[in-house]
Amino acid sequence: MDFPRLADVIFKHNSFIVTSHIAPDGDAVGSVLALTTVLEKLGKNVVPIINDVVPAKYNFLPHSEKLRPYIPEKDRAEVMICLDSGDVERLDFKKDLRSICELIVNLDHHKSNSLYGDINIIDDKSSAVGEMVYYLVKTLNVPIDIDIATCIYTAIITDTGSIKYSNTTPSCLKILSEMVEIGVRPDFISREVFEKKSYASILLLKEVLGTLKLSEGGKIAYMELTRDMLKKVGAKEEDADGFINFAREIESVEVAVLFREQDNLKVKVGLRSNVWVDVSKIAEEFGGGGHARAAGCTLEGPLEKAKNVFLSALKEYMQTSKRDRGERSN
Ligand SMILES: [Mn+2]
Repeated sequence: MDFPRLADVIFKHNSFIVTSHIAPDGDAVGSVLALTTVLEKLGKNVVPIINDVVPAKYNFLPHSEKLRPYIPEKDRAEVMICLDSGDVERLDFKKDLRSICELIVNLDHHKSNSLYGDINIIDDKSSAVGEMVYYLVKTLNVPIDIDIATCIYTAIITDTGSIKYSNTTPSCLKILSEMVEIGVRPDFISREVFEKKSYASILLLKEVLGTLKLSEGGKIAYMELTRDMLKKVGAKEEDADGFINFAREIESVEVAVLFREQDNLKVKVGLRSNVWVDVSKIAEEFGGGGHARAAGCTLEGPLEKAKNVFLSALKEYMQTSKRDRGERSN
């Protein structure tokens, strides 16, 4: 990875926007805050921007109060560093990034990345962008303090599902270990990121689990989240984070799907797989993307139509990839 070149860019410039994708997760927020703190330590002007609501559970991250959406009349920088975002749309600046900055750096681990930067550093072997930020910080030779360590640790445990997913590697375990040596408390972060839930979130879980269905002999499990459910229990969409895993955990299941009805008659589709289905491929068929085991896309509503369209495409895709897999192993 070309971190020496990126380090040169960082040393040579003074003003930066550090940003990440909408519907931000722990990797997005943690990576943005870690890199922001590092750049500030180097004496740079840095504005950390996320163009969406940041879930309150990330408020414990050091300097999270600095995060804000883009302000058109105010924000300009020499360099914009985009983290964990496979395409420009997911950054949601609603204008050409060129009118905001001179140089775009695209640092990401999604293999579906559209290479929208002037400098593109993409590594789909990295567990999280937080891991890439770690190696960048090492290249920059900035000492990692507890604030930076907390952010990097959170980024990695989020994207590895608390070191449970197949993207867990010796490299990310070494980094986590170093962060714990610096003073990060795994129990504290685990409670903040994975456990603490609002009461409304648990009520919402009841509603969503009530829609659980199996298909294809139990290989597919799918559920839905409607606007009415959110209203009924007074929950926010972010309260459904992680629900899809209940479907994925069923023993027979290979692919779990969560259909989330949006305000604008669109339907977001979250996807997880366990062993052999590359869900990023099926997400790409619908203009989305992601990773082999976790991906997503958006379909036109209404919900019933989106479900039918998507599930029949998924079934067909699974039959085809099963054939391919059989051919490869023969
Ligand atoms: Mn990520």
